[in-house]
Amino acid sequence: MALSIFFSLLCSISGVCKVDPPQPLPPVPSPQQLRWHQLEMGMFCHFGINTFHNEEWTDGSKPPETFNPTDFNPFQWAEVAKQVGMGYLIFTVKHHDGFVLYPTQHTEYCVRNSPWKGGKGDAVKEVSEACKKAGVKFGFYLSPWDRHDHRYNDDKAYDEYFKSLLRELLTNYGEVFEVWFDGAGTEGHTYDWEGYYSLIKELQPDALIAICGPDIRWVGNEDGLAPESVWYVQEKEGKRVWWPPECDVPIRKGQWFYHTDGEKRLLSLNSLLNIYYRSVGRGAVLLLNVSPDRSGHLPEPDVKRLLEWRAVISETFKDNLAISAKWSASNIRGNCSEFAPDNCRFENDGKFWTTDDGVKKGYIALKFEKPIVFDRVVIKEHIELGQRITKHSVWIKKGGSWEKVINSTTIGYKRIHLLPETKCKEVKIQIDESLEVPIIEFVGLYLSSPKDLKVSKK
Ligand code: FUL
Repeated sequence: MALSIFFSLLCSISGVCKVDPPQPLPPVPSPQQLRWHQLEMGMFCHFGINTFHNEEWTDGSKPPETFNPTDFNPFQWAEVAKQVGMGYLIFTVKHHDGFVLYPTQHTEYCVRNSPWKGGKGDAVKEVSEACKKAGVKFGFYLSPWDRHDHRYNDDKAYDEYFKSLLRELLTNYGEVFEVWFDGAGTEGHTYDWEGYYSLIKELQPDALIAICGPDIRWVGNEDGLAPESVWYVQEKEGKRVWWPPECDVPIRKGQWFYHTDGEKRLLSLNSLLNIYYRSVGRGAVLLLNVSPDRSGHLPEPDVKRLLEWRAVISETFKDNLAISAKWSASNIRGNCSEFAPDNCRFENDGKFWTTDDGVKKGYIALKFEKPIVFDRVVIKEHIELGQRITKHSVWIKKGGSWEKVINSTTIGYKRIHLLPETKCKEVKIQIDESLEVPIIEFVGLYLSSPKDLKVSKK
């Protein structure tokens, strides 16, 4: 204690901070996991033989001749992904039907035997190159469950086949950001998961392995919704590990693949906004599926909806009102400006607010010269050093006394609160419970676009 007072004095006199940042609270994210959190959203593209049969799951018997996109254009997918702020794209290389979308050496049930580009096409090559060109990270979905391949009945032979596919995919198409192993249909079958993982780690050590994999977990529903509290740290085989959730959902209700009559299922703008706030806004990552049609393009109405959605989100979060506030805090680590609350003004600058060791509760207060009107609060934890906060609240000063307007739990990479339009001159972000000293890297207050979701006053 005496030492920390000494350092505080030293800091305020010399202006140089002599206090170290808090120790990490393990487990912490790997650099690749952190990068994934920062991307916030990805685009899933289900495309394959099913696309040509109006079916979600064909049974492996559809002839390769039926796969024949007329104008395969993954650059359009990647461009749209980029435009709507999706940092990565996951492409279905082989779905449960077993049809492989590149000319593999290991099965005849693949694009080589389709009429597409005279059997010379390679969809994986085109998608990975399109992603690179658009500046979107490339990942692939490879279904373990296979309804076509006869080797599926022989665990060992199938593992070998599956690994041969992985080997090709991980050597021939440049950097792979995420490998998505679907759990559907796998019950009762034994796979050499460890063998798959070590092959991936050997060939592309930076690739994240999702769902049936150690790096990213499934959120548990296909509605794109995270629970109210999102914890990244999970217990796996007796070990606590960083295993954050990804929220996957198709933009056409219940349809991952394109269906000729599916347009009526296109989610409304409000549904998409709701998904955004309940996935990204709760600290998870959103993987939104947009399925290319039989030509090989993303359908126009879906693209239009995506752009509308993006425009609303961008408008809502364009102007951070908190920037103009006078910032203070209940406690500042070592009294150093390096850990002061106004470090939370800007996103992604590596700076944060934190407290002295042992101080696990506290607040950041924002005071404005003139009243502000807002209805969104954004808070970000500095997760490089671990997820810490279990309970937090938001307060406003009204008629001289503080009123609690939000009572909540975890924060994580990002938490967005929606509240009715609120006018006040003082706002407080309070940390009510934290596993270790809280570390906040960003606080933002916004007034939402007129087209965004509204919360009515009680
Ligand atoms: C599920 C699959 O059965 C669906 O067809 C789709 O691929 C979805 C992402 O995962 O488990």
